[in-house]
Amino acid sequence: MVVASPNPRRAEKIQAVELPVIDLSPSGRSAAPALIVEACEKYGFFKVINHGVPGEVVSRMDEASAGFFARPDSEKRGAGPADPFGYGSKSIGFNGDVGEVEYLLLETDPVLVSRRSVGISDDPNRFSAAVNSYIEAVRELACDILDLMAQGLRAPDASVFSRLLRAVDSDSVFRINHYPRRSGAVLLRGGGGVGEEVGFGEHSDPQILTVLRSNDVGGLQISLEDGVWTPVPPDPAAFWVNVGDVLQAMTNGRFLSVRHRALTNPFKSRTSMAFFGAPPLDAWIAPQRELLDPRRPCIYKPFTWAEYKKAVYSLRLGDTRLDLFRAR
Ligand code: GA4
Repeated sequence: MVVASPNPRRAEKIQAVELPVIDLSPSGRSAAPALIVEACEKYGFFKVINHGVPGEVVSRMDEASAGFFARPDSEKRGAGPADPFGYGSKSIGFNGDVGEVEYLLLETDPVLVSRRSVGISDDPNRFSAAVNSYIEAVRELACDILDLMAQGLRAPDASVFSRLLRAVDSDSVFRINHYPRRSGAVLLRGGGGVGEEVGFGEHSDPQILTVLRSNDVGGLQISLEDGVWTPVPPDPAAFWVNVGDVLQAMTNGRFLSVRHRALTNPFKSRTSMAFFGAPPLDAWIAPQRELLDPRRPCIYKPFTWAEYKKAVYSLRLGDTRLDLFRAR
């Protein structure tokens, strides 16, 4: 199906693909390392089921986020502007990117979450307890997945990736997005009849690994080639995982930092929450020597996460920042 593009000059194709599913239950685990590596090489994206995150942790988080977004605009604005942390509406980052989305961007340090919750909720203790236990659980899941990846790659250091997320000064962040239902005049006029608008434009995530969950409303799409979009079916019981730029650099381009975007739904509002697992600011990011294929020289120069983050925030959402760090 060809639909009009948010960039009206570029025609787009929607292509359904069966995306990889990784089962983390005791019976599925032995196959997981190889399957995760395959998924990261092919798509940089996969779904995780039987993940072990307790249902009540998820439902308390859903309740906290629904409670916040249901507040009057004037009260939500009190938790903003996003600098980058706090409440933001329509404006994404600092360089003019916009989308049909409102969000909360939060630090992952529990003390900072507690402090920030005062401006977010009338019951800040309840809100921060929900957020902090959710973050703790998804960080654990992210580390579990990173260890399976290291195992699948036969890395001599079994916690080469997860160590960066477990560090006390890890720069991980947590985002809750709310896409109000909206019919998109732009796309409707284009003849696709889809009625969607761009909620969060095309980009890759800068960090190591993103662990994402949404309500039962679709809208997320990944791009496997330029202009071709694969819809990601919603599944509130599962988590979707995507490879970030740093993991692409650490695997010397073997894993793909997947480009993705979120469209709004004309009939239902969509909520998604993403944990972005990041290294500490002073961590050096370089391809792991043991993972290098002698026939494939280093693609990227080593950089610190602080340097990379500076580049991220100086560019637009859709820019390919890793290109700035190419070895030649
Ligand atoms: C995309 C991934 C995460 O949501 C995020 C975003 C960040 C922000 O909203 O502040 C950025 C975006 C994200 C990449 C480019 C820059 C920075 C907005 C933007 C235009 C929190 C992140 O780390 O990078």
